[in-house]
Amino acid sequence: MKKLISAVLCAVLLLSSVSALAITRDFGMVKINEVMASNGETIDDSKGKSCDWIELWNASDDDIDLSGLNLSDGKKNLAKFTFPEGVTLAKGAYMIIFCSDYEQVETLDGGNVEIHVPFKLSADGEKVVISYQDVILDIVRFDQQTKDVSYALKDDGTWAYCDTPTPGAENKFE
Ligand SMILES: [Ca+2]
Ligand SMILES: [Ca+2]
Repeated sequence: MKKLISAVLCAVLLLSSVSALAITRDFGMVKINEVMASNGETIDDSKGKSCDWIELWNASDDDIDLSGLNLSDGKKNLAKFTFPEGVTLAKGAYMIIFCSDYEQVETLDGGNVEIHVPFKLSADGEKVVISYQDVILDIVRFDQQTKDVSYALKDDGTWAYCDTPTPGAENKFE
């Protein structure tokens, strides 16, 4: 799984390093793609902790500057986390957000970025919400979750439990 982390983090480029490419702020194309509210052995963060995680997907053909985009686990406080300046999601790429109950945007050795947000996901069911300036752009509600089984977006736009979780990569159902 460590390789997978690298693959994910490589998708997150510092804004300065991609300044030659087209970068939009088309937040409508940032999709919640997969959620895991009970992570046992699926993936660790760089400190070896198995936090809950959210996977975002850039469904567009342009890199997206995420600064100003909000992420939360409910509608009451939409801005529990706001992406800072300098975090870009490459076109077609996937990004993992660790839900660790503390906020940290850390540039790791090699320039990759690891993001932790100040909330957790309840295995009894909760929501994940993306918003910008109080406008909800994407939301997923999930019910009770099983350890190491994710809740993932399918090609047809519906959501399903997935026992082959793919943090940082295209969703796969078997
Ligand atoms: Ca929560
Ligand atoms: Ca995935």
